[in-house]
Amino acid sequence: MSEASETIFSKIVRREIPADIVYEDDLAIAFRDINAQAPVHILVIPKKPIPKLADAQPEDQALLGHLLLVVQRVAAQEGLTQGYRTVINTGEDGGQTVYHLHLHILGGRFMAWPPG
Ligand code: DGP
Repeated sequence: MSEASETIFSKIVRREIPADIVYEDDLAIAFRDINAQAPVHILVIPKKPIPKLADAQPEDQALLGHLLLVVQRVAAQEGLTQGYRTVINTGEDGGQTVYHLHLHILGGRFMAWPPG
């Protein structure tokens, strides 16, 4: 998959393609993963198209922290009181397929360890 910064997630941010959006603020948006791997599977993304975690810069520090607080908020909104897993796939070995930074929230079932 290419690392062009314009991805399908930018189109979701701009409402050019539909998504089941569960949260939005000035900096971030969260929507249900189209290929859910758990009863709850949501992606939290920055509106700024950072391709992958390895590309984030020191000036993104506050944004990265904000994304974690959005994860916390969305998980609470989804009723994930038993816990949840947060995953950031980075690059080829990380299994990343969409090159717009995103945090997976997986919940609603027990998450095995180690992951595949
Ligand atoms: P990753 O492997 O970490 O890059 O995960 C990308 C995720 O994005 C994958 O779980 C499927 C999801 N996805 C890909 N295209 C779309 C889409 O058009 N809409 C939604 N809602 N999710 C998508």
